[in-house]
Order: sequence, then C-alpha cells, then structure tokens
Amino acid sequence: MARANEVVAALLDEYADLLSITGGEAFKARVYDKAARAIGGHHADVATLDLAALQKIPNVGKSIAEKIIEYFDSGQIQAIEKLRAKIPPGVRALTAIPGLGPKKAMILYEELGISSVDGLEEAIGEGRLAGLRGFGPKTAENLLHGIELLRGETGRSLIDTAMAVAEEIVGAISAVPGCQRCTYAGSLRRMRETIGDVDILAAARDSKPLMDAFVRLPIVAEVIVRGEKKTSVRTTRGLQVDLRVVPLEAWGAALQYFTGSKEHNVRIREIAVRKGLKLSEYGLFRVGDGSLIVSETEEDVYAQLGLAWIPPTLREDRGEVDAALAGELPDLVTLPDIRGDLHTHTNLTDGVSTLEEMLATARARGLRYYAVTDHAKNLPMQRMTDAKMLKQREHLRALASEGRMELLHGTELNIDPDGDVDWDADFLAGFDVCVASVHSHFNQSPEELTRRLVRACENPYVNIIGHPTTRQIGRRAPIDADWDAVFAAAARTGTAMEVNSYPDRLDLPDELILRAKRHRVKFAIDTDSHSTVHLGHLRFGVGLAQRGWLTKDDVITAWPLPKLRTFVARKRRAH
Ligand code: DGT
Ligand code: CA
Ligand code: CA
Ligand code: ZN
Repeated sequence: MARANEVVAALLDEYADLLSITGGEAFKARVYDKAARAIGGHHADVATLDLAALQKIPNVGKSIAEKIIEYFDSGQIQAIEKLRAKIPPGVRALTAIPGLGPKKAMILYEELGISSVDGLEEAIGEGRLAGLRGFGPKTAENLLHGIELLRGETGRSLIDTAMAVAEEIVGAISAVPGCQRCTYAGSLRRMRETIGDVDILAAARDSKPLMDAFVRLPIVAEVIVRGEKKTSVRTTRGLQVDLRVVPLEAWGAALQYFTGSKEHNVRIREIAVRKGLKLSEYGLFRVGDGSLIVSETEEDVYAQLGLAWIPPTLREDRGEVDAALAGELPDLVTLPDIRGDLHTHTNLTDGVSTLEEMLATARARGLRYYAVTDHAKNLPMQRMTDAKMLKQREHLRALASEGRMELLHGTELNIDPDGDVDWDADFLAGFDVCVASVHSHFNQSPEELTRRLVRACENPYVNIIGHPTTRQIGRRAPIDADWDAVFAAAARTGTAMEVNSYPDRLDLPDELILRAKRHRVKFAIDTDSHSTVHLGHLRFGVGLAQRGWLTKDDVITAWPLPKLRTFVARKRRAH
C-alpha cells in the first residue's frame, strides 16, 4: 500500500469517528468509513490521482474526492479541522475502549470533562460516574474491564504460548534419570482459554535431580522459590512455571488435585468426606486410621469415589460431577474425530502460504476434507474480485483429482452492518461452503448486532458464522448481541456456529458454546489458518469444544463429507 493512501485512509477514518462522536448522521459516518477502507486497499497511489480518477475508487464520491485533493493541495482538510477543534483527541481515544461507543464517549466529555483513558479510570475510581444517565455500576465495571483489555493488563498468557513452554519443560524433565512420570496440570490441562501460570507435575523418589535440571533450563530467567516439593520460576517471557515432585504412589491424587479447578476439587472433596475418605495432593486417605489408599492413576481416585474418570476439560463445576455420578458424562469430541477444516486462507488474500502449501500440510495432518475460504470482495484490504475467486476455484478443481483429501471451494463472507454479505445468490451458489463473519462495526447496538447476525443466519448460502463474538483475547472485547436470539436463528436455519481454534480468538467462548448447544446448534471447529503452522491450532479448538461439552455429533467438521454436503444442500433447498 502506498503511504499516501494510508495517510488519507487514516484521515477519513478519523473524520468518520468525529462525525459519530459529535452525533452527526450515522449514515455519513459510514460513508466515510467505507471510503477510508477503499482507499487504504486501493492499488494506485492516491497522491497521483485527479478528481475524476479518485471518484472511480469504489465508495469515493465527489465530496470525498474533493477533500482528498484539498489535503494534497493544502496539507489539511477544513471539515476535519473544524471537528478537531470541537473535540479533544483524548475523546476519540476513549472510543478505543471495548464497549465504549462514540455517543457515550461524548457524554463523558460533555458531562464530566473526561478526555483521556486515564481520566476515565480515575473518574470511575472516584465514583464520579454515579448519577450519570446510562452509566450504572455494571457499566462502570464493564468500562474498567474494557480499559484493562485495552492495556493488556490481565496478566494471563495465551494457550499456545503456555503450551509451548509446558511441552518444552515436560520434555526436558522427563529425560532426567529418576523421573518416573511428568506432565502438565492446572488450567493448561483443562485447556482454559488463557493461562495464569503453568503447573508441571513429576513423580520421582528423589526430587533433587529434577529441580536441578528445572532451574538450569535456558528459558528460565529467574528462580522465584526453590524447595524439595515445589520450585517456581519465571521464564524469559515472563510466564511463571511451578514444578511439583511427588512420590509415584501419590501420582493419581496429586494429578487430580493440581489439575483443578479449585471449584471442581471442592465438589470432589465433599464426595470423599461423605465416604469417610480424605483427599489431598498427598493422596487419598481413610479418615479412621489415616491409611493411604494407593492411587497411582486418576482413574483410581475417581473410582474410589464412585465416579467415572472426568475429562480435565470438564472440571469446572458446571455439572460434571453430577453427570459422572449419574453415569451421564458426554462422549466428548476428540482431535482424531476431526475430519475437516472449513475456514482457511491462502496468500490470495491475507494468508502467507500458497494454496499448494496449505493443502500439503493439511493432508500430512490427516484431514479428509479441506475448504479454502479466502476473504470475499467487500473487504477492500483483501483486493478480492469475482475473477480471482473463479480462477482459484478452477485451480482447486484441477488439483482435486490428486490425493485422498477432498477439496472444497468456499469463502469467508463479510457480514455488513445490515446483515448482508458480499455476493448475490447466483455467485454464492457456486461455492461448496460459505463462512460469514463480522469484521467491522463492532460498536453497533445490541439490537443492531443481533439483527445483523440473525439475517446472516437466514441467508441460504451462509453455512457457518465465523468467530461469532469477534473478540481478540486481551485486545478486543466480544460484541454485545442477544446470543439466545442468534443461536435460536442458527438452529432454526441450519447454520453452524464456529469454534475458532486461533489462540487469541477461541471463539465461541466455552460459556457461549454451552448456551448454543442448549438451542441444538451445530458447530464447526475450524482453524482460520493464515499459514501452514496455524493448522496445528486445531487441538485448541477441540479443547474449547470439549469445555463446551460437545460430542462428535454436534460438530460438523467431525462428520463424514456426505453428511456435511447434505447439511449445506438442505439449507439451500429450504429457501
Ligand atoms: P491459572 O493458573 O490461574 O490459569 O489456573 P489454575 O487452575 O492452573 O490455578 P493454580 O495454578 O492456582 O492452581 C493449580 C491447581 O491447583 C488448581 O486448579 C487447583 C489446585 N489448587 C491450588 N490451590 C488450591 C486451593 O486452595 N484449593 C483447592 N481445592 N485446590 C487448589
Ligand atoms: Ca496454573
Ligand atoms: Ca500454579
Ligand atoms: Zn474472519
């Protein structure tokens, strides 16, 4: 992208923001917003274009073209300068807080003189928002959380970062002579979305060689405490790792204890107490004589309590203990169950690997079918055209005869602010499968967002809603829609909700998966890969799906291809 295009796009973007902050017509703000994106993604340098050529750029009308000329002639745009004079720059910065739209930012400025993120934080702390209409205690709390998100202060690591560290350490400790068992426990074993610290558990008669090896690992930056039973370190990237070493006889109990969650353990301990047993990280004991019941495996521990072994991903005290008591634990979907990926990109849009590279890696990973779903044409940054899409399809069809993995041609459509998508029915009918996602206008009202997602579900060609909440962990809050209404529409129309495996998305989040499942929605565990290495993220999507209690039947990417094709065909036929 030419640098001039970026500058102009940023100016128009600012103008759109300022228009919405000052309560100008929403329509006008949207026009400038669209123009900004078109110019940002335009192939030619806008500094070299005249009035007529500028107006040939999609979404650029006469008035916008004139403003661009004005900018190159005088170095500024009067209309923007006027609005800038009315609104301090800090107010625009406020709108970067997830969940704080332009209208509310303006109220904060006009009523309380708040013109910076720090100022807002201070005002909330001093209770100055109380009494301001539309800013109840719940809103204040959400805003504080939004500020935290904006600053990335939550102090938790993404699961892929934590997993890489854990696997490296488990590998190293397992290789130490005398190590009888070693694995990771804690939130990582439960596949929580983010990880506070990594808990490694090992079994050995003598802990010293293991602790010695642990503190000498190259990724260790600092030893926080060193002990015989437990050593804690901080890695070079700031992640805390605890290593605990237990005798083999206590392995089952210790693994159960340190896997957690705390809430799950509380429930389990209650059951132990009722049975005259005492459960701790040191083992399972009879209360009467204090004798140890050897429990080398977790299965032993759960069996002694009259329970089936509970998969770690369920251990959040969300009904799993009662389900285990009743023998009704779900038969969770597993990684080997996954047959296909229905959301992937190539370097035709914003991916970095070629089609051939993506396919070769997917094949090597054992997938049975694979959909290429590059971005559709309404995201100007992606520079997609009808012709490019058709050419890719032809290319893919020519490759389809090679190998055992079946190839599908799809696309990731953009759900626009009204719920429409990029192409008309005729063009959409040419795809084997379509994902549709929200990529902009995250601050619409809950009513608008709900209507938008419901309309997307009602499109006969939309099979999967991609990364439904659009959250980016630590960076962007989830959009605020009426999810029950969206899930009801998804179930009714035969539209799957995505379980996006990308570590900073993990979207739907587990709580929403559980809610969607109650509506009998189907799910697509996808990687949303933009490079061959991302195909390895599938395990995180499966972990997330398990946390949402999903079985093979719930997950369309675990279905055989003919069943998936029927799912697509039935929705198209119904309209
Ligand atoms: P994190 O690190 O915040 O992502 O979450 P966890 O679950 O890994 O928590 P962590 O590292 O504090 O403790 C690991 C496990 O050890 C936890 O899941 C359950 C167990 N645990 C730790 N402290 C307690 C406790 O005070 N009571 C009980 N019942 N279990 C505990
Ligand atoms: Ca932990
Ligand atoms: Ca810990
Ligand atoms: Zn997307």
